[in-house]
Amino acid sequence: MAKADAFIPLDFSPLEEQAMQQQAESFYLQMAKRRSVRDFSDQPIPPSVLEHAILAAGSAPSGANMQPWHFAVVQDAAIKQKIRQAAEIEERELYKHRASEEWLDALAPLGTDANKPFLETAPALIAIFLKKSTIDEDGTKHKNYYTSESVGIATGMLITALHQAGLATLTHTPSPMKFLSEILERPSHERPFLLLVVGYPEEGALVPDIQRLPLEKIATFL
Ligand code: IYR
Repeated sequence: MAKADAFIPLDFSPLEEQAMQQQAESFYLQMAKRRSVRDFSDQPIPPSVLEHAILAAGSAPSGANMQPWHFAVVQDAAIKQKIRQAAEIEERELYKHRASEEWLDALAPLGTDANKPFLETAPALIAIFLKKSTIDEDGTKHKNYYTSESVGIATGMLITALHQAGLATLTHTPSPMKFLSEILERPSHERPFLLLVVGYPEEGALVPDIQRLPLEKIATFL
């Protein structure tokens, strides 16, 4: 049982109804402009932006507050090159052998292939790791809960934070991603969850002409 003295007052500022409506709409309009980008420029990211975006992601709710995530930020050209080489090996397998016809058909509108130059061009790659367990300072290993849900939420918050800070991202999931643990020297109780490519879009970058589903297709109000 949590002790009462382990509780503190909630820091919560209610908004006026009109401000709520305005914020909700303007945030939606800003988020609607987020697109997955595959053509990145090599323009560097200003200091502290990635750090604050990761702190925002780290504020995500998590099972029993275990915070079962690790963010490995790669800006080093040699490490990016290693990641690109390893990812392209897996992607070539995927496009040549592993993916079904149905999968390849679903990917066709995105115009993707096994070439991933953005893994080297973009200024930063953030490899997100999911921690099935955590090893405390004193060496005790404890189990984490609802890890996929927790890391999925934190990743969504990271993408949102980077978008509102004026950066473009690509959620990249080469499969299998074991090579990320090796290249980034992460321990075996962490598994690679997703690779986020971060930077500025190349000038004149194009994105596929695809649409989001309307509200009535994604929600029911009961
Ligand atoms: N990982 C591959 C294939 C791919 C799969 C899905 I599902 C996508 O939404 C996009 C791509 C690639 O990155 O090309």
